[in-house]
Amino acid sequence: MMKDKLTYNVDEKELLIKDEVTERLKPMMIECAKGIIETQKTRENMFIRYHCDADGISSGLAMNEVLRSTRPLSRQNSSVRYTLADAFSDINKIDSYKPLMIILDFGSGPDSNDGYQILKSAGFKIMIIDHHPYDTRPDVDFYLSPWVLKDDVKERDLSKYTAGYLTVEVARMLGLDDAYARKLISISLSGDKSPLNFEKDDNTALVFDYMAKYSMFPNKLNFYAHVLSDDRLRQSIFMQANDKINNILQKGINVIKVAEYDLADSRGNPKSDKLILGIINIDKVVVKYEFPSKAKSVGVMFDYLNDKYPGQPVVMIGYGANIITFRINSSAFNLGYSGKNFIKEIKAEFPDMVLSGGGHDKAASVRLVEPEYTEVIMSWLKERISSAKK
Ligand SMILES: [Mn+2]
Repeated sequence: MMKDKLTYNVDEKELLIKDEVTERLKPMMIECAKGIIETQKTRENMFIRYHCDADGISSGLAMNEVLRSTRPLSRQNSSVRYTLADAFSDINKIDSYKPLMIILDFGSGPDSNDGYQILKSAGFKIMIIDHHPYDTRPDVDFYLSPWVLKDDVKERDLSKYTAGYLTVEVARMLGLDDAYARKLISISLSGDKSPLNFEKDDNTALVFDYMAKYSMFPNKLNFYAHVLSDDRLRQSIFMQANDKINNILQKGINVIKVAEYDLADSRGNPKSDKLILGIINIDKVVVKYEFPSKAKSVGVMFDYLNDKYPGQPVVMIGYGANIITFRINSSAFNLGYSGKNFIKEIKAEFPDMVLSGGGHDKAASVRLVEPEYTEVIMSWLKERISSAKK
């Protein structure tokens, strides 16, 4: 499938998804592709760090495939931060003059800066391909993110250009074949529930999310690639994962609380649609360390509400000890509801209670310092949402 040397047909490659945003990102994709070729020319090591979900894994697979001949190191990241501990451990693994760290589907937040600083001091160049919104653009050598276009394009749902999609386009410029590229994009879009108009592969996305949860095995990317090519094994993993999802759904239906709120238009007249607010104590349904995770389980209940109230605006909040997770559908997002903004408000209102938090407009989580804070913030949130005039 791959040539020995990375190909240099970077500039003339047509994108698989073409619109205003992707065309404007193309020069940045080319920068990344060229950066990788330059690194390879000087025979420097490359290190792939990818996020632990279907989107991150598709990103990792795309990059690993085109870099195969350079024997890149790779590691799955268990959070959206590139920590100082990550930096120490990665620096230890590499003995080369100017290695390239490729961060996929995470690492846009300021909580990764300490790690980057140490990496740079150790001689690393850093490339980030991500679609998480940021406040301050990370100071790295290569940065590919749809959010750099925030003030220049009309599109507001920039997170829908997933890391998997962006990475695949860069990998195609380096010779990734189109059939594999399409496959990886479809998994990535499904995994992150992107509304981009393209094929989707919900089943494999679930398989990767499931496997990522039990990821103590070595050579992860090779094993993910193997599962992708082995229909029987993949099907069997899918059946198991799907059973666990259904199990959570059944438990969740017994525990979820659903409220409907009237919405008013800009003149204050009531609209026919109502806002659907789902709230669930996720600790009542999730088994610790088991699949699905808290965040994923909130996603399951969110899908359930979207099926039950088709076309209506839905805000789903899952809470547990130390965590509050948001899911917002497109109609609610268009009304101005945003998980990212909820978290901003929580941080501003309760600065001492928040450990970390962030995410997308339609999916975001916040971690709290003490379990008792959850209740305080939940009642504030309910008040905030029920009294909001949109
Ligand atoms: Mn992602």
